[in-house]
Formats: sequence, C-alpha cells, structure tokens
Amino acid sequence: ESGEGKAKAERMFSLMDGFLKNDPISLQKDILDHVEYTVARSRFSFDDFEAYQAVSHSVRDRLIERWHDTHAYFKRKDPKRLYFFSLEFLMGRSLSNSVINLGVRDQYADALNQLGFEFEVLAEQEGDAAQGNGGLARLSACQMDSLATMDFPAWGYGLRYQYGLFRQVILDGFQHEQPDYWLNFGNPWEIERIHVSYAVKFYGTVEEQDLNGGKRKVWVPGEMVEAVAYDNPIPGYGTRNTINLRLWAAKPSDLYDMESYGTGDYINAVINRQKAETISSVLYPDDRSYQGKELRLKQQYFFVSASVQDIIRRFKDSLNDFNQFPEKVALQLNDTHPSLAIPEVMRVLVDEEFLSWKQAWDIVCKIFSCTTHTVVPEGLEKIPVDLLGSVLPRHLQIIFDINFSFMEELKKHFGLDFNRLSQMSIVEEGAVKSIRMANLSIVCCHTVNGVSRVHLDILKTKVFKDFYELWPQKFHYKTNGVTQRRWLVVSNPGLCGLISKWLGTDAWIRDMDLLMGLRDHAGDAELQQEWKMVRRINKIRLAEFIDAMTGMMVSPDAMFDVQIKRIHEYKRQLLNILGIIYRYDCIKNMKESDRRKVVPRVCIIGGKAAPGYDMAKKIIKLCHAVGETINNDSDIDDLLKLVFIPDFNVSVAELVIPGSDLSQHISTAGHEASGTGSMKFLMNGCLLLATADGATIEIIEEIGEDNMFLFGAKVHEVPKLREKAENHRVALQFARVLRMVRDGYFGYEDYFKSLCDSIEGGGDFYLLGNDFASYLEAQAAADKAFVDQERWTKMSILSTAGSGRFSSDKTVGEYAHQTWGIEPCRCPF
Ligand code: F55
Repeated sequence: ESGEGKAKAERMFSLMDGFLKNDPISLQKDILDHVEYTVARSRFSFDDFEAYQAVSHSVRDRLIERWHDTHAYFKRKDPKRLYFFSLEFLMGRSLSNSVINLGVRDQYADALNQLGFEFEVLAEQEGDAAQGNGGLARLSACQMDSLATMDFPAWGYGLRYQYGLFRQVILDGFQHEQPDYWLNFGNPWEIERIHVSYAVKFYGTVEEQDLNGGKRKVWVPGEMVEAVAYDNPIPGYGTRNTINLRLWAAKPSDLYDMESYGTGDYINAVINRQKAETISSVLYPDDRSYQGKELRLKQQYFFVSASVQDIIRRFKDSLNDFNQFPEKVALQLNDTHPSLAIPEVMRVLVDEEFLSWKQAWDIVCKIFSCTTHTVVPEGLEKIPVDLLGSVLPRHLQIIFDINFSFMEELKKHFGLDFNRLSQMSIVEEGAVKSIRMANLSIVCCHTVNGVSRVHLDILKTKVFKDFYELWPQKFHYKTNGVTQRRWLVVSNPGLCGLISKWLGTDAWIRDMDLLMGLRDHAGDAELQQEWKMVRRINKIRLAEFIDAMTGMMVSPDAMFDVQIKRIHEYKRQLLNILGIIYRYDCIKNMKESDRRKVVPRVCIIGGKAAPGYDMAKKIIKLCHAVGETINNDSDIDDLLKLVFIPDFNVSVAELVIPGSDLSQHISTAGHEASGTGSMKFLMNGCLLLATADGATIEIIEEIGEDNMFLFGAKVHEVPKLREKAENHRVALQFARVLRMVRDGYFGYEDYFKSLCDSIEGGGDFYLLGNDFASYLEAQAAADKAFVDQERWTKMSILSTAGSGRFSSDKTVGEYAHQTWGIEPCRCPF
C-alpha cells in the first residue's frame, strides 16, 4: 500500500472505538444520541414511538457492523452464493427479532428500564412490513432467517413496494381495503444505497447488427427506469453472520435528456418521469389468479433485471470467466413470479457478454432451480404473448428460441405426439396465445421442488405429469418449515423459558431436533402445571387483545379455537362457520342439565380476502353475521363466542398463536400445497384439528394420529367423491344449518344465496357436505379431550416435542445440500 493510504488507514483505525458495546450505559448513550440526533427530539422529552425509533436506530448500527464484517468475509472467501428471488417477503416487525438474534435482548430491556421505558411496549410501536400476501411470502422470510443463522452465503432479492398488502377494515361486517403506506413513519431497518443502481429497459424494438462477420441482436428500449437498492440486514441467531435482503425501488432514469419547449411542456415532462416510480408502488393482493396485467409484468422484470445485473457485476468483480459462473452462483426462483430471470440471464450472456447460445444455455441449465407453491393447474402463471412482446420484445424471442429447441427434443423423445407436444409447450395456443411460466421454469431449471411430500406426488401424477415422465430426476420436495426464532423465541418467551429449563439447554434454538427431549417429561405433573400456567398467561394476553380490537370480553377458561389464514374456498372457513352454527343450534335446543356439560368455546377467525374474490368476501360477512347473532344471544352466554379478528397479519399471528388451544387446518385434501400456519401452532403446543392434507400428513408422522383431531376425505378419495354427486353422504345436520343461512336466520339471505348454492348439491366442489359429519366428530373429540386437562396438556407438550422437523433450518439445510450446492461460510467473531 502507498504511504499515504497507510497513514489514512491508521488514522481511521485510531478513531474507531472498536465494536459498539452492549453494556447498559453504552446502550443508553447510543439510544439517547439517536433521540437527539437521528429522531431530532430532546433527550429530556420523547414519547414511546420516538423511543422505538431511537432504539431501532441503535440496533440498526449494530446490524450494520455485522453486515459489513459478513460481506467483507464473503468477498474474501468468495464461496458459491445463493441468490433467492422472490416477489414477496412478509417480514413483519424487526425490532424484537433483531435484538434476539443479535443476543442483546436482555441488555436492551435493562437499559430501557433504567430510562423508564419497557422494551415490550416500544416493540409494539413498530408497524408490520407486509410486503407479501400469505404463506409463500412468510416462507421467504422464515428461510432468510434460517439462511443467516446457518451461515449460508445467501442474498435475498425482491421488490420494495411503497404500499404493502392492504389493511383490512371491517364495516358492518364487510371487508374494506385501505392502502398500507408503510413508509410514512420512516423505516430504520433498511439502508438506502443510492449508488447501487441499475437502468432497467422496457418496450422498444430488437435490431440486428453486424458483429465480427456474425449477427447480433440489439434491444433498443422505448423506456428506461432506474432501480435503486435498499438493503435490509438479516441477522442470524448465535452467529455474527448478517446477510442481505436487497429490495429494489423504481426511480426515474437520468439517462435520457428531456427536451422541452415551454413551461407546461417542462412540467409535464417532469410529471411523466415521476411515473417511473409506479413500478414499485404497490403489491398485488391476489394470491390465486394471474390477470396478465402490464404493471405486474413490469414489476417482475424490473426486479429480475436489476438483480441479475447486480449478480453479474459481483461475479465479474472476482472472476472473468463465465465458465465458472455455475460454481459461484445458484439462483432460486420462488414460484414462477421471478421466472423472467431465465430469459434475462440468456439475454445478458448472449447479447451483452457475447457468449454463444450454447454456452449461455449450458450455464442457465446449471444455475436455476425453482419451488412451486400451488396444486391446481389454474394456479399456474401465464403471460399473454402480445403483452410480453410489447414490454420485453427480446425476451419473447429468446423464449420462442428456447421452446423451439425444447420441442425438437420432445419430438425425438416422444415422436409426433401432438397432444403431448401442445400440452408441454412453453407457448399456449388459443384465443389468447400465452407463455406458460411454469413450463418455462421446468424446462430451464435443474430442479423443481414441491413444498411437501404429498404436494410432490400431485405434481408428478397430475399437474406436471408429462414433465415428470420426461425428466423424473428433476422433481423433488422439501417440506416447508418455519423459524423457531420468530415463532417461539420472539413470540412466546414464557414457553421458551420453560422448554430450555426442562431440556437443560437453549441449544434447541439452533437445533430443533432437541425438542424431542420433551417427550420424556410429557407426563410429569410439575412440567404440566408450569406448561398450563404459561399457556394461560398467553390466553389472557389474547383475551385482552380481543377486547381491544373488538370490544368483546372472552373468558380464558374457554377453549380458544382458531383459524387464521387467507380466506379461500379451498381452506374452508365456511366449514368452520357452519360447524359453529351447528354448535349454536345444539346449545339452543339443550336441556338445562346438558348445558353444564358443554365445553365453552371462543371461536376465532381471521384473514384477508383478495379484493376481487367475491366468495371470500361473503365468507367474511357470514362470519360477522353469525357472530352478531350468537354473541348477542343471552341463551348462549359464555358457552360460545365467535370473534373475527380484523387485519390479520404477522404481528397479530405472533400474539394469537401462543394463546390458542386448538387450531384448524381444514382444506379439502389435495388443495393445500403445504401449509405453514399449522407448524407455528404445533411448536407453541396448540393442538390441531385438521384434514390429511399438505404438510399435515407429515405432522401426523411426527406426533401420531392420537395426538390431534383428524377428519375428512383423504387425497385419493377426493376425485371419486367429486365424480358422483350422489356419493356425497351429506349429513342431515349439514342441510339443517345451511337452511338456517338460506332462511335468513342471520339476515342478508339474498347476499348469502350464492355462497349456499356453491356448496349444495353436485356443485359442492370442496366437499363441505361430504366432510361435515366427520368434522363434527373431530370437534366432539376435541371437546372430550379438553375436559381432561391433564390429557390435553400432555398432548400439548407432545405437539411441541414433535415439531422439530418443521423448522425452516431443516428445509434450508436440505435445499443447500441437494439443490443449491452451497456450504456454510461463517464470519469469525
Ligand atoms: C401470491 C401471489 C400469486 Cl400471483 C399467487 C400466489 C401467491 C401466494 O401467496 N401463494 C401462497 O401463499 N401459497 C402458499 O405457499 C405456502 C408456502 O409454500 C404453502 O404452505 C401454502 O400451501 C400455499 O398455499
């Protein structure tokens, strides 16, 4: 190094205090400095929200230190990296999670106490980061936590929406959507990188130019938008590693000069430039259908293009031989939403790096893998060819070229089987010619993963049958998991302390298999007593929350029976509500002596309906209408309550799950690809009432059928039951409760008519009628078990004890080993 450079480095070093310290005095000083200089409030007068902001900034400083060290270390070691592409990350709150993963929770709590604040109260000030819809998006968040904790050299890439998932407001029992302008109060958890930015092109034409005697394709864009990076540090637990979730925001591009000939002209030109920002403005709230919208396509390409440029720049920083690209890069596609990355990598390698088509194709086939989260063919994404050709003309050509080669290969393999060719083609012919993104992904990825064992079976035998016959080696599954850091350590500290005490270690926070050790103590009266106490405190907290949200008082002595998830016909919230009506009707018609035997229940339902999903919205209204009747019926009293929790999100889940006794996962068998909510309840010692669907089938293997309440048709029975309407053994009770709805017992009979029609007769696609009797039996079994609190508590302990397999650490470990080919890279302390 030059003398000058060395002198500068020495001076910098002498000015550095070493790492930020975590003793109470240092923390207090840091917090107060942030009050004064970051939040710009007086250190003698600031409220809870300002205290939250200051604390968050002091935590952020600590995250940044580790982030720097981790990335300097990754750069030096230059291991193969995983790039995890997802259009959605449902992160929720960050403060509690960060201090726990950094290992400074108690230190902060102490420091704040001395300043007259309570850590929990400040943590409550934080709003949720709701950059996603549901399970798929929360899975990405859990996997990021596991990737960091297990020291994998991974990056997450996504889009930074200005408006997250809508806030659900209920008026007169109907859902209304309000915009979630979450950045209004600032976001201390992101770091804006104004210098990390890339131009992203749209529209225009493709021209051919001569290049050294050959031809090359040049995309002349019609529009350019700038992508600016926002980095979100993701700290691991019990490690210094802190990885990065890089989200892109759209800004107007400076590459084109504006020409204006008057004030109005100029003003309009500026306003037009500003429109570029709409690309990253809003998350699509639909979690089932693809509508072929131009903005959605632009969002997908925008984030893919910026991320690919970033990855290639990083690669070229260390190596310049693209043959080594697959040894340095694994690219994981979360569903097909980011699958434009495939033609984008082809385009960059061929058109910009001047590799041959064959070289580029070999690389693409080695780096991409994907996961699919859907079961039904209707859930598969399609993009109209006209739309794609207009927004991304060069990509359309590339996709056609890929498809041409693929079709040639198919003909060699299967002969001229036109049926098969047209089904497997990436291009769907028809009234609207479109690109099948799933087919594109399967053709180009080396591995396609399902999210549970039964999900893979369905992919192999139904959804992707033809592809499975062609490439059986491509298809795998990795059962989903959730992170115990957020879903146990952050959200249920009481139970955590108990688990660690009885296991004699807290090592389970990084190694969930250790929870099995609880099995030895499940019958221990002392543990059972303590377990019940902790769970009761959680129930009281939930009861207080219900009171605050809805003004309803519920007794913690009742069984808390919970169904929280997106509202969907296949998830059968309607089955739950009909079951509640049945229970209500029974209680109403009971003799006084029998009423004393009823197990009091608080039924809790929460979830959002896609704004355009009419049936789902009707289900929400029905829930309110039924609740209105039951909750105000003095005959019923405390024996039955129905609560709808509005605006269900990650932080609500963190509060509800630890306080639940029973949770419902009751999708029609064969429809829930995996389900991850059930795993969170299981960890927290909540018993499951469920169908044998998705990951529940694997949960049964861990805890046994006796330890839960299983009901309903099995996956293999469903098609037969559907074929013949008369096969439905529709219970008498089913007809009766449906009558009550139809006859206007709960009002709004006209509005509910289509809902009733959808499940009566041969049209009952999701088999509510068929499963009703067995559902009621399972509910009765739950009542019976609840009466015997000793038995119930034992089942609860065994549920937690059997939840180890459903840690996302396990899932991510399998992906790393089997799909991505990456190794841990642990930054030394
Ligand atoms: C979001 C956007 C679109 Cl365009 C389509 C679907 C979604 C979405 O949110 N899907 C989703 O959440 N799927 C769920 O994924 C979970 C994680 O794998 C599964 O557990 C769950 O079964 C599945 O429904």
